[in-house]
Amino acid sequence: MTYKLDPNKKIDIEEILKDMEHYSPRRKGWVWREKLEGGKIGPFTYKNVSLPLKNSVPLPAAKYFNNIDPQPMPVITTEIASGRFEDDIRRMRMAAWHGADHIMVIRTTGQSHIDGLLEGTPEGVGGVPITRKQIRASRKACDLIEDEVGRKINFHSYVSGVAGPEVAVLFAEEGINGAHQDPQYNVLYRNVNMYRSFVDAASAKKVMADAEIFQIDGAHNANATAKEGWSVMPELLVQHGINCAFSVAVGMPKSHIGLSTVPPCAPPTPKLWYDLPYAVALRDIFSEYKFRAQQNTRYIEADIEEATRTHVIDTLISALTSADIQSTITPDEGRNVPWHYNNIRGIETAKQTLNALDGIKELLQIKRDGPLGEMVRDIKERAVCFLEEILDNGGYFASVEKGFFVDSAHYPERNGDGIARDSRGGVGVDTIVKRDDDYLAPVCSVYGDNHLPEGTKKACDLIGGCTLCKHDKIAYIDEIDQTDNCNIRLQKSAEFRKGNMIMPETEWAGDGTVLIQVFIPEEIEIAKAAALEMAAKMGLDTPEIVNAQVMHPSEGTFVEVKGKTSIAIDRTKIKIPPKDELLDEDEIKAAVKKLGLKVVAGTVGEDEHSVGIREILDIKHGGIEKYGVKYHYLGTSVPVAKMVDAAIETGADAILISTIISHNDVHKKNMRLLDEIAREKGIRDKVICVCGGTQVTREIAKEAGMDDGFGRGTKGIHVISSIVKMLKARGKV
Ligand code: Z98
Repeated sequence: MTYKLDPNKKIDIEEILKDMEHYSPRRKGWVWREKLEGGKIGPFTYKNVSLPLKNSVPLPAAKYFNNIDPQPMPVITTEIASGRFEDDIRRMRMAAWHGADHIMVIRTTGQSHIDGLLEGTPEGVGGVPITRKQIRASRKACDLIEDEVGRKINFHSYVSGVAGPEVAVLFAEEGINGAHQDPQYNVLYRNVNMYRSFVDAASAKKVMADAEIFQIDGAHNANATAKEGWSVMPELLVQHGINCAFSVAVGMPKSHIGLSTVPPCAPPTPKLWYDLPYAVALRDIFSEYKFRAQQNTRYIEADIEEATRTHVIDTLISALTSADIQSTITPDEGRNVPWHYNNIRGIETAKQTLNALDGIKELLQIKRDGPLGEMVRDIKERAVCFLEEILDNGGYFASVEKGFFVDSAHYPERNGDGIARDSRGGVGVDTIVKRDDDYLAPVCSVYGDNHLPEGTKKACDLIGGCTLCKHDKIAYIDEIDQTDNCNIRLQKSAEFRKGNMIMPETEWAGDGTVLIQVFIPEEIEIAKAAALEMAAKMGLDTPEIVNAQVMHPSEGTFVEVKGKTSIAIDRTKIKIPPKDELLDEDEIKAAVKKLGLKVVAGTVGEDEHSVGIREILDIKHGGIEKYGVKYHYLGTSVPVAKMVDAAIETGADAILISTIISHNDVHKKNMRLLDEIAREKGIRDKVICVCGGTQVTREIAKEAGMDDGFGRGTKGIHVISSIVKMLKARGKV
């Protein structure tokens, strides 16, 4: 493939879809991050940091630290479920730039029940239909993205359901790097016949093991499903144990077995008293295995920040118990299928938290000789008793029949609400066929006895190579459904991806989805109804409340409404204001020196926020003092008239006022007042008046009579460069 990504250009999906039948994966198997020896990044030394990216978007606060973007050691996962792989691909690229290197693509609803492979690129619901074309295109895109960011990306989906082994072969052929596989998942949550599920799992796991696909289990689903997730901790250990033992027995190396660990609790509970002993018990028992830590989706409500806060605490537990992969749930999962920017928020939460907690285990120790140690022992003992009871009961299958699993009581108690399955029922019952005594499969990666003719070196030599070894033997099917495929969708979205039209987007190119946030000073039911009406009047189609939070039962409610707009903007007609060119520092210094430039400064009105103006003045953070300006700082809440008097007394060239408070437009009033008083006192044409503050813009300031205005992110250089420019224009320099 000659096509390469250019960071300044959008990814070209049509380009990726070219010549798909000849694409073969350039590598197979899972990859971990590589440690940065010495851990030096900028002026900081990290204990546990991986190699930096070639291209990335650092955390917002990085601008204060020379834009460093340390990449923690754990792999970071993002889960994508848009339903259209062509849009997933663009999201993968954004995710990789923010630090994700494990891209999990959720499957369309119900794919577990389809007894075979799908082809083409139909649209999915809550995920994409996993097909050869979809994963091939996505893996091909991952190749390009990993070249762009300079780090390998693991692409992942699910090997579950009644087509598990077929999907495993497909994944092995197409270079998929990770997959969920746990026969218990099929039995408990998808009602696949229990014998069929385990027979399939043996085949699927063998194929995955040979292709070095990393496996994640499904134990966490029990605490997302049980009525009281925090009670089922002993069972979670049992489920992890069964899948680990079974996987090892069929030939999976421990290095490729990952436990899906999910903290069972969330605040307002005293979370650490449940989640920490659970994680520590797991780490003790499964020390030879990898951990994929995931946030508990069970508790995600509609408030994005609440989900994010819990995610941070979850990640603290991950750091304390050395999780190898930190999964991220999008914080909006409780209200939408994940949106582009919420995938990124989840990734940033993990990266930011892991950056902050770097080396935590060298600073803090898990205290075992106290309640924690006792709780850890208690969980382990209960898990062992659970296993013994399974044995006494006649084994795993008999226990599932009796509803041992996902019972919400704290074991050994039972509530009788577990998921019971009939061993003679379920999807795919009675479909297991005993192999003939001389069974022979002329392909690689076969589980069980394969009766190869004597002298055969490799099974597939018998047929001149199998599809796992010879990629060109794969029969590639492009599309089957002529009405539901990516070509049709891509044509429709072309003007938004490649043309000049710009449309807001959350999941799919041109979807027009927007979110509005309003505070309504009413009780919740009135507030919701009012917000919906307002959204409709703003022109949003199908407005829907996605979050309503009571600020006070009668004072008001915060409401978030999503809806669709049909407004599209023509890129060619957009006017971008010219960027301010800053004067050269030496030129500024020379002008300041020549004039002996003096200013007076202060916060005006009743405004005590002095940090911003001090940063503009003081030499410490590059304020105007650095350029030789003499300033006279009058302090906070200075009456405007006093500022003008001080300018007259000191012969100042400029008056710098600062105002953060903006309610009732007090910032604009103070600017106007400064202009008026300076005029009254006859100095307006001799003195430059500028104003700064978080709510101030150049336009607002000029409208209110100032010569210039400065908002967020302003530094001393911006202010002094502007003043010197104005003085030059007035012929003073
Ligand atoms: C996660 N966000 O784990 P279908 N197999 C296993 C699973 O855990 C899951 C599936 C298959 C969670 C997603 N897990 C929950 C072991 C799902 C899904 O196609 O939906 O049946 O498979 O990352």
